[in-house]
Amino acid sequence: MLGLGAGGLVAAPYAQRALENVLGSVSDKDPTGVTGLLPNGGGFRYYSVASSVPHRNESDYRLTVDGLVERPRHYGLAQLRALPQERMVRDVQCVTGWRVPDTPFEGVRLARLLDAAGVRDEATAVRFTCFDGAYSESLTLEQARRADVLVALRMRDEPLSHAHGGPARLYVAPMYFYKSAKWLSGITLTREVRPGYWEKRGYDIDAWVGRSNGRDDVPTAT
Ligand SMILES: Nc1nc2c(c(=O)[nH]1)N[C@H]1C(S)=C(S)[C@@H](COP(=O)(O)O)O[C@H]1N2
Ligand SMILES: [Mo]
Repeated sequence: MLGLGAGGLVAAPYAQRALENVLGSVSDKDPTGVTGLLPNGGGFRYYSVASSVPHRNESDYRLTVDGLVERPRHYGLAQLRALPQERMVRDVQCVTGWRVPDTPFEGVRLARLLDAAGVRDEATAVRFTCFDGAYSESLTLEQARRADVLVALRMRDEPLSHAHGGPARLYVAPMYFYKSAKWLSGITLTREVRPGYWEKRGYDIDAWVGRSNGRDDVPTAT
């Protein structure tokens, strides 16, 4: 049932129709999979490797920080919003080629959540899991501590929509967009990098824009 597209969505045809129904008229198809491009989507394609994703809101969204930490934490949306928010405007680059210029993201620095949990010495990497039940991602601890890596609550100066991974997604500014895991629910400190969903399917683990995956795109961050 799952095929392998280049960073795209792959699912059964019924899932494609369901997605199109949700997103409205679809004006483009990604050659690598089943995607929807909204007429007013600003150039974004909506990707999900899961055929349906539950909605989480104020009352039932939880983000867990656990693994090799001194103090495992659970955050609700209000708690995340109460922390200092960073806003960044960078281009978004998908490894399949599409790019969206100057896209604002806003949220909590991942480094802040790591510090609050107290990362233990044995940890060298971070694993990210999602409430779609399917996707995962990874970063080294050094990458995860960068100032341009956020748990984003807002995109394009609006609350993150469900289609874009709301209510919270990872945002890794300097890397291809597959790193920016949508519907983020878990942050786990690990002894070693555990390759994420697309990384197990051949994409580079260190996904720097312009310096990985055999591509030479202009970097999205320095
Ligand atoms: N949970 C989850 N996160 C995901 C994906 C996914 O399928 N599931 N796709 C990734 C890929 S390949 C891209 S290009 C972006 C797409 O984000 P968008 O749907 O907001 O455009 O999300 C990334 N994060
Ligand atoms: Mo992608």
